[in-house]
Amino acid sequence: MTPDDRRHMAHALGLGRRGMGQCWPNPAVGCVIVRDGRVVGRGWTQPGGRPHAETVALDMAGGAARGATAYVTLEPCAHHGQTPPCCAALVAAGIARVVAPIADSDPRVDGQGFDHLRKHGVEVTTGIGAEQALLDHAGFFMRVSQQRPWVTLKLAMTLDGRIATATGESKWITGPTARGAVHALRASHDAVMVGAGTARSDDPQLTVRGFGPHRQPVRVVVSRLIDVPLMSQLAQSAKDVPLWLCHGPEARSELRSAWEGVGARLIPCQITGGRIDPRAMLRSLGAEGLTRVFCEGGGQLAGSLLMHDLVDELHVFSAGMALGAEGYPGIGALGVARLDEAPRFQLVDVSPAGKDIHHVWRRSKNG
Ligand code: AOF
Ligand code: ZN
Repeated sequence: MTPDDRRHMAHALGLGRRGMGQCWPNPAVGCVIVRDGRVVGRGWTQPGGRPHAETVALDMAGGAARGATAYVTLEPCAHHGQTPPCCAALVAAGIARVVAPIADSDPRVDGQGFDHLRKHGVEVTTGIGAEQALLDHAGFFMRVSQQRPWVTLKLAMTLDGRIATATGESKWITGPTARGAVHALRASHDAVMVGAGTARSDDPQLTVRGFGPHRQPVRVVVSRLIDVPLMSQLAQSAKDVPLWLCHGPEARSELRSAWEGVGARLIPCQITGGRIDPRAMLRSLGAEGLTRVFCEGGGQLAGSLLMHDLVDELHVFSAGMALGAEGYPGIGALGVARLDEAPRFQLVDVSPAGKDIHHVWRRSKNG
């Protein structure tokens, strides 16, 4: 392992992240091919998940790949899909060494990519950049191990955790810089999710704006009865940008057909305690291929996800404003009676976002 290895792996990890939110159900992998200290090929998983990163980088490198080192952010695949496996493509191109941080837990790969490479005389180095790679591929791994996507929850709130006044006024609590950061977060997720209350009160578009041409995240609305107006911006744009409705069995059939008519996709969900069961709902979204879901509220959905320990990362934007106890809380009831029942998170990052503060928290490893 050399300092160059770390540098090239950091480069590959950065390239891989370009595919985040774009290539589900596949992981967003990056690849850099280096020969005699010079980068001769670069690639990342393409929109929709194909071609894979290695294919793109090998195509760019051409004959220069012979004897070169390939830095890949995940074990190269070993299965025959629409194209031959990447491990075979790397061998065929004459790659001498593969540096990859971690194995691919997809049962079709799971060490067989590394085995194939070693068997064909390719030197394999693992471990470099593993911490970052585990994080970047966390959604993909979570879907493989728990059949659900990684969940990021966004809360844009006042200092005292409110998201609207008692009369429902909510625009705007945080400033334009924070809103820009939210668009960047949307862009790095496969789907953006809100509850019916937010869909009704804000009439949001939930699209990524300001990033040029972009594969839009799926918009997911969680609504037991599908009680969102058909005149909403979400309904009106459902033919252009995917809109999925997670609903309960009691949603009226006329409503279901009307929403299908405007282009929405219906995801029937199980009800527990009178509400959509969030764990079962996420499993259904995982089954549809989503690996990273960005939840933007409202309070009830945020509370339900937190209560069921389904929030993996929290992005809180706090504004220098207070609305008091009569304001509408960003997190609904959690049923917490004792401190040791409260969901806890570890601080990952704090930064200013214009006049607001952006703080990032991740699920506490100690539970
Ligand atoms: C790689 N490089 O860039 C990606 C990989 O459905 P397929 O045939 O496209 O294969 C998807 C699987 O390939 C996916 O589940 C994961 O194991 C791996 N993804 N592998 O070598 C890549 N995206
Ligand atoms: Zn592959």
